[in-house]
Amino acid sequence: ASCSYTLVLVKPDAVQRRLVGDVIGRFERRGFKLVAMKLLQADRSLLDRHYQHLQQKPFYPALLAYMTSGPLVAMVWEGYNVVRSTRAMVGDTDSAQAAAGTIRGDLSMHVSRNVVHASDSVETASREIGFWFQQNELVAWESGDSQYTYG
Ligand code: YYY
Ligand code: MG
Repeated sequence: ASCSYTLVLVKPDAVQRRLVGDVIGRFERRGFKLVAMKLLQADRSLLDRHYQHLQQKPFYPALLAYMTSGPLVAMVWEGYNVVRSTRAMVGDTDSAQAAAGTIRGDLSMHVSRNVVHASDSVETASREIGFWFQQNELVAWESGDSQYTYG
């Protein structure tokens, strides 16, 4: 558990379903700090890098079609234990198995339309942030509530 950064993508299904605000609101209310955000249409080369480890999977062509089907929102969140906490908030990869109270468990039903991505380790996060953001797009700022959100 250390203070670090994680990449969150609000996937194209969630943008189409007007769920962007709900997803952002959950990370804001938890107390994490938003340090970068943009809406973009991802292309194949970016997704090939992001999903490098999945390129041989049978579902990869469908995943690529889904992820390029419309705009998505890419964000970087910072905070204590943010990678692990964010994964817990996102829930099981398969939305059908995801617990109620998680983003996937509350907002989706099927693994192929599971609303969000979140990095799965500190190492992965730093690599993934590099795929989606330039260094100068990460904003360093002091949040005024830190004495109330941290002991
Ligand atoms: O990290 P996470 O998104 O929870 O799962 P991954 O195992 O990294 O898979 C990435 C992505 O691939 C998943 O969010 C949906 C899609 N996918 C799928 O469409 N069908 C599967 N059987 C497994 C994963
Ligand atoms: Mg993953």
